[in-house]
Amino acid sequence: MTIEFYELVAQDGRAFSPLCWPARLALAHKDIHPNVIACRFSEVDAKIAFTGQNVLPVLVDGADTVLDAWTIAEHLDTKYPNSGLGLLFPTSEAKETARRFNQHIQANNSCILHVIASDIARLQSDEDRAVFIQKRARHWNNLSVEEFTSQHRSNPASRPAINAFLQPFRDQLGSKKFMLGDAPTYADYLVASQFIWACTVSPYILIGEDDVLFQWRERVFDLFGDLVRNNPAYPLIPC
Ligand SMILES: N[C@@H](CCC(=O)N[C@@H](CS)C(=O)NCC(=O)O)C(=O)O
Repeated sequence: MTIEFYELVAQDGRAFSPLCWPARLALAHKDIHPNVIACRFSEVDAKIAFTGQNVLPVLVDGADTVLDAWTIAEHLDTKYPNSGLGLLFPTSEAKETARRFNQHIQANNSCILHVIASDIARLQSDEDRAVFIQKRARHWNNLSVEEFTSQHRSNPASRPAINAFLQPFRDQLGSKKFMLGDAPTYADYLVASQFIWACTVSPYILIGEDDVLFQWRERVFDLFGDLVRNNPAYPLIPC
């Protein structure tokens, strides 16, 4: 049975979406190697028109078309509970932690977009860049994406905002190997995807080597052979 995964990529094929990566890592957790269908910004609408909506990721698993990264993770746990590393949500605590992270990320990760937006734009073809800028016009405050990013990078409030955004993840990790203990779960993939997003496109440094998240991030990037490190953007920009 064919499993197809539609994900967002830049002009050179690098996968950078913080919403596609959790699903990609969730598939790897299940030892599922999908047929990946790369979509650039200007291709998204046409390539996934069959889904009746216009955002990625999309998973087509036999007769099931699954939308939304979180729903994809739930689908994988229901359909493939014992595959690969087992459940993505092995306990109710793991699911609640992941849900809390997911809500926090969706509500607050624009603090990262603010400092990397011009880098995302720079990696797109002219056509893709126009779609990126137009679809996210509500963010830019009538500035060019370069002016917008430059203002945020020089704003003294940006660094504390990013630190505050990352704090719940540090608190949850503590001295554990992964967010919920000795093995990775979906909560790890959600957070790691925030870093993959930034590191794949931008030299903006999010954390230092002394940050508790630093070694954890290396640990997640080491999972699944070279899935993260095989991304065309690798070696990821230190972030
Ligand atoms: N609720 C969806 C949101 C997905 C979403 O917003 N995806 C963005 C990528 S980061 C997208 O597909 N954008 C396409 C576009 O802007 O053309 C999920 O969590 O999977």
